[in-house]
Amino acid sequence: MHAIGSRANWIEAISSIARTTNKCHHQDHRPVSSTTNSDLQSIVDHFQIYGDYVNAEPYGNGHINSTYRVSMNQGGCEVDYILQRINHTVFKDPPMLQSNISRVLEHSQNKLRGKRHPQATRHAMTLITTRDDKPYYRDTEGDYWRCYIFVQNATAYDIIKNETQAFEAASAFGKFQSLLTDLPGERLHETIANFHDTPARYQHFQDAIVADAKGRVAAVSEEIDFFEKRQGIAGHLLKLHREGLIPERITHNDTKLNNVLLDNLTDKGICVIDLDTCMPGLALYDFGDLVRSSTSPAAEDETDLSKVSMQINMFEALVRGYLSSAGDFLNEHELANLAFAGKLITYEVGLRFLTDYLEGDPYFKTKHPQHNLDRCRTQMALVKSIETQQNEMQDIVDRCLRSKSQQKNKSS
Ligand code: ADP
Ligand code: GN1
Ligand code: MG
Repeated sequence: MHAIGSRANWIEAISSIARTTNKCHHQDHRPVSSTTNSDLQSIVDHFQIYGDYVNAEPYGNGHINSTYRVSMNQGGCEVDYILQRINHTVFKDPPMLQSNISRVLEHSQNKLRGKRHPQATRHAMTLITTRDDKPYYRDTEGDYWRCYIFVQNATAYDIIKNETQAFEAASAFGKFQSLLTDLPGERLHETIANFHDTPARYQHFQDAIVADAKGRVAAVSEEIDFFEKRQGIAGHLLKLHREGLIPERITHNDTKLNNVLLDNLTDKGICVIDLDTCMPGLALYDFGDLVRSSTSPAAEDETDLSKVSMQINMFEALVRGYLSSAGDFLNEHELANLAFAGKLITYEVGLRFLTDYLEGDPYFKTKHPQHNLDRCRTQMALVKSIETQQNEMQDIVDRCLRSKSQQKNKSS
């Protein structure tokens, strides 16, 4: 956000990620399988985890960190943990990042415990500290590790299955924002400066075109045109923020569907995860990323673009879910831009995938050379699908807001 760091700082931060990742062997694109079980066992020994080490396996589909599920035998019972190597080419200051996460989780768990929630450790993650009581461990290679209790019987879905999941995911992220409205203490650190500054992302994209580091520009002129034609939308939310119409809040900033765990039996929203970018931001980018990641029946890297679409029933479920938990604190300008936010962040993430492709994939983990381009194309298809349904989406928001205010009037 503009209030936070200058555009120049942000561009320098992002360019430096690209520089380090292009040159340096220490970039975090090592396959998760390259870390052996005995390496992992010795990392685990540094955390306050007790019992006998059973095994560790790569886990989940995140694009950034290296995640493992670790099993320990504790008195005859197997207990699991999540162990993560923090990608420190993306997150430059892991101790600062971990200090944010510790504060956010302590606050969330205190609130749950205050209400005597019977499963506080299933509804907010629990960070396991090291034997010397730090929220991370730094190994001899300079890598940073963290460990959480594994939340059982819940799933991080890559593709939305039904409207209940959409409602629950949106409601869980709204509740997460709501829990943090009274986080005590100083402002959270910005773990990646100006993360959702879409105009700065656009500038970075233009720089990547000029540099054409991998000679990929010529073959993607259609994709480049797509983003250039729509440049006008990039600054809309930041402009409203600069004008004082939409406020800075503590937001998650990476609210894609697979960053919330839903209960395996009921699909209830259980636990918001992936807190690396939890920092000051705009609530609308969080809602927007739900639209981006939870309305299409296709995977983010689907190559059959005819499968990509913004399903309006899923959008309605997201609006209802989000309003059920965040509706009371959002202001009129935020509410008025719910329908727009999905288009903006889908544009932004598509732009980021294309930029990464042009630069030779230094940022997102990829499985093959076209991967970022495939991902970019699904985002383009989704933006187009949203564009054809913008009026319907706005009608749904208006209808949901009317019914919420009628309910409020009835109960008062
Ligand atoms: P990344 O930043 O790389 O996206 P995440 O923090 O999202 O990493 O973790 C990757 C995946 O690991 C998640 O999508 C989820 O499947 C799983 N995961 C993360 N934390 C937990 C947890 N505490 N309990 C169970 N599964 C988890
Ligand atoms: C990354 O970490 P993960 O996989 O949950 C990225 C998001 C993108 C998303 C696209 C820190 O999320 O910003 O929207 O990929 N996270 C970071 O799938 O850059
Ligand atoms: Mg994730």
